Amino acid sequence: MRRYVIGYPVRDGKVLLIHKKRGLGRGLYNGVGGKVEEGESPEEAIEREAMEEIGIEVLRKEWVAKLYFYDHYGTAMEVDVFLIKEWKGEPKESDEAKPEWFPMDNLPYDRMWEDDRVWLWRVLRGERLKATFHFNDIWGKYETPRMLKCEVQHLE
Ligand code: 8OG
Repeated sequence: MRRYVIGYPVRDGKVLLIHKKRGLGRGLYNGVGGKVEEGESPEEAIEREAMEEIGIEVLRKEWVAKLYFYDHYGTAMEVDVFLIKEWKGEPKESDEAKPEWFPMDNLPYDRMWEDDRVWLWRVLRGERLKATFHFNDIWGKYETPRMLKCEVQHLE
């Protein structure tokens, strides 16, 4: 299964999203993140991605969710989600991403992955989750990506 990470810098009731300029989910708003590389832990991957994409050094983060994604074309992904609570440096634009702050209760869900509106507000509120999402075609190679089914489990 392909492993990915996503991280959301949070401060004073706001979330930092990036407007992705390339890769999977181009044109959408998302947290910072990407693939976990060979020999890397998800913790290491989120620190590397935060530095590469917006130039911040992560000082404190919290693991909040595990997401699984499946589609009809055999794609299977496992995503670890973190909230980034403290960091060093001013988030800046890179050739991959443009950072933008949003109030936690007013996220641009219509320009985000379809599943985000199901789980993101819950982890921002402090819950820990495990969730599974079934899509027709996650990468949008053959069909416009659409969520078909979701199951969300609250973790104690
Ligand atoms: O390497 P690249 O940046 O293209 O990796 C894709 C990123 O998008 C990675 O951080 C995982 C993330 N991602 C998905 N699917 C979903 C999703 O449904 N919701 C959110 N929020 N992020 C997703 O691949």
